[in-house]
Amino acid sequence: MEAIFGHTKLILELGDLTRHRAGAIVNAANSSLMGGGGVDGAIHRVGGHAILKECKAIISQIGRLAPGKAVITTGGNLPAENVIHTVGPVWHGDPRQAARILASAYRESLMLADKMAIKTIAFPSISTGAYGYPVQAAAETAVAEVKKYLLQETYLERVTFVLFSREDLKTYAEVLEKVTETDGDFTVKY
Ligand code: AR6
Repeated sequence: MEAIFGHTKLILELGDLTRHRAGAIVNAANSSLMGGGGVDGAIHRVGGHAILKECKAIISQIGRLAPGKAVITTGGNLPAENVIHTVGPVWHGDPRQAARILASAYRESLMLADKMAIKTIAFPSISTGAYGYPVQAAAETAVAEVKKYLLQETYLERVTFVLFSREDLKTYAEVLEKVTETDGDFTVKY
């Protein structure tokens, strides 16, 4: 499924982010940036040691990456040119605080891409794996934040959510459909 916000395409697809070709893919990392499981583990495994080396250099400067912030490394052996590492919220306690951090993780990643003149970026469903954020709520925040960002001035030409299961894809598609229906944006389905 695909929609257009401003002049930027927003695409939802099923797939493996480590196989995605783009100016940057976004890693759902943790504050240590030392790798982990899920999409983070896959990115480091496929991308190779160059990414970890750059992450270590960043951490030696900043200490840790706070939730909602984003940094960039090269893509190593990945088809993507760069990796933007961000940290989503762990789902516990305060849902509004979690939503604020999740929105920030998307926004900071998009801002960093723009700053680096990157034109195409792809996200996983941040926080909805090990961090336990309910997919429906995460999709609502993710789509709303990306939409809000794309309706401002941006160099981005394509933003893709690469979802890892059909169920997640369906949830994101329903959320995107609702957003485009209510706003009358141009939507294509395939
Ligand atoms: N491509 C696309 N999506 C994927 C892939 C992939 N190759 N692999 C997993 N997903 P998670 P989080 C999906 O747990 O919840 C790590 O250990 C997955 O199905 O990767 O933000 C980090 O080091 C889910 O839908 O990230 C952190 O400690 C989504 O990616 C912690 O997990 C996010 O799941 C971050 O947890």
